[in-house]
Formats: sequence, structure tokens, C-alpha cells
Amino acid sequence: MVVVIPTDTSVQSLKGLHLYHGAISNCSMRVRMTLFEKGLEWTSHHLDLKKKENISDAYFGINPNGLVPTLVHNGVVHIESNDIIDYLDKTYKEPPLRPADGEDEMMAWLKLATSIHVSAIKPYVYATKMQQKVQKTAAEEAKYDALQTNEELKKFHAKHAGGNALGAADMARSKVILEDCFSKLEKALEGREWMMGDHITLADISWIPVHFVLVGCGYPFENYPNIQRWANAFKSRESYQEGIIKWCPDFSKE
Ligand SMILES: N[C@@H](CCC(=O)N[C@@H](CS)C(=O)NCC(=O)O)C(=O)O
Repeated sequence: MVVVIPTDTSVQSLKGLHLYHGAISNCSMRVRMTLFEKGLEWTSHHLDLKKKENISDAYFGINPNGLVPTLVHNGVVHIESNDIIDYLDKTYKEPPLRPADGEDEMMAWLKLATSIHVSAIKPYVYATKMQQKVQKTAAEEAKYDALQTNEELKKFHAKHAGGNALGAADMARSKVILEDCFSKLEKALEGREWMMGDHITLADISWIPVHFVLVGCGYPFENYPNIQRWANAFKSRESYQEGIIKWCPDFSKE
């Protein structure tokens, strides 16, 4: 559980579940899906990442990294999407989104998704399309630098700031990491409907948004038949439609 004390204390008086999220954000998608799977009511605070609505004093006052998603639950601020979905599943037990057996394996999948976000997912998505869409003006760059204190994020965003661009080397590094993860996922899905067996769990909900967004960036999944079968199975699932498609029908068009 990653709880932060916001400098914008006004959010501490919010009642119920409030999600600060982005339509096109894969990290937000996993939280929206979990809220839907649990049948929970929540209040939406949408931030348009292409308009850089996350880069504001107001939002950095809630999430110190300026990233979506942020969940505010009865005034307590939770960040980090994989921790948020774990928190929701532990707080709202029904229906359970963890396996009866295999807790460590499931949590390892969540940790893996978190750990490759800045090293592989973000570079792949920015290099293939997003860096053109979120070009900052000089004033916006100065604002971002003043607000952002997370060095890893500063370093990442400097790669596409002021005329810089992520390129072939970033893509090559991302591909190595992603190939490793998807080979592992392909193996895990052998003879299994879902990543942990017969039931959908947080592991599936954590990884399907990554798959969805990477498909929109042209990532080649042709050599992963189990992953393709698994991803197709989501299409008839309401949480996928409500958590992903309703907000972002086709990432390739973003
Ligand atoms: N580890 C964080 C990553 C969150 C993250 O990077 N969110 C992206 C969208 S998926 C974002 O807010 N991007 C805007 C930016 O980097 O300024 C989490 O899982 O919540």
C-alpha cells in the first residue's frame, strides 16, 4: 500500500472512492477494471494527459509524482496502480481477485508490471507515438522541472524535451525487456485460461492494459498464441469494456 500525505489537504475531506485517472493511461485502466469487477461506485476526476492536465500545482499537490492514477478513499491518498488494485481487493473482498493458492506468484506479476513501467513500457509507448502528442512548450518544461522531484521521471521526460526524442536505442532496450516478460507470460498461460488458472485475478487485470496499449503501438504479438487467446477472452468481459474500451476504444488512434 502506497499512501501519501497530500500537500493539497482539501482532498482529505473527500468521502467514498475518488479516482484521478487518464483515459489513455494503462495504469488507470487496471484500476478502472478492478473498480468495475468489484461493482464499486466511484467518482471520476479525469485528467487529459495529451493536454498535460497532470502537470499542474493542483495535481502535484495530490500525487507528488504528477502521475495518474491516484485513488482517494475517504480522504486517504493512494498512489501506484498495482498497489491500488491490491488495496481494493483486500478492502472489498467480493468477488475475490486473488487465487486461493499462488498469492506470491500473483504478487510477483504485479511487481513485474510496476518494475518495467519506466524501463520498458513508457519508452516503447513514447518512442512509437506519445512523445509527439505530449510535446511540451518551453514554459511547460520549466513548470514540469519545477514541480517534479522524482529523478527517474525527470530523466525519462528529459529524453523527449527541448527537441530531444527517444529513439532506436530506447526501443531496443524496451524490446529486450518486453520480450522477456511476454515469453514468461506466454508460458504461464500454457493450458490456463487466466494467468493464475481458472479465475481472473489481479495479475490478469494488471497485464491486459499493457497488452492493449502495446497493441496500439504496433507491438508484434503474433508469436504469442496463448497471449492472443487470453487477450481475446477479455473482449466479452464487462470490466474490460468499461475500464478500457469505454475510455479508449483504440489506442492506435490516440
Ligand atoms: N508506477 C506508476 C506509474 C504511473 C504512470 O506512469 N502513469 C502514466 C500514465 S500510465 C502518467 O501519468 N504519465 C504522465 C507523465 O508521465 O507525466 C503506477 O503504476 O501508478
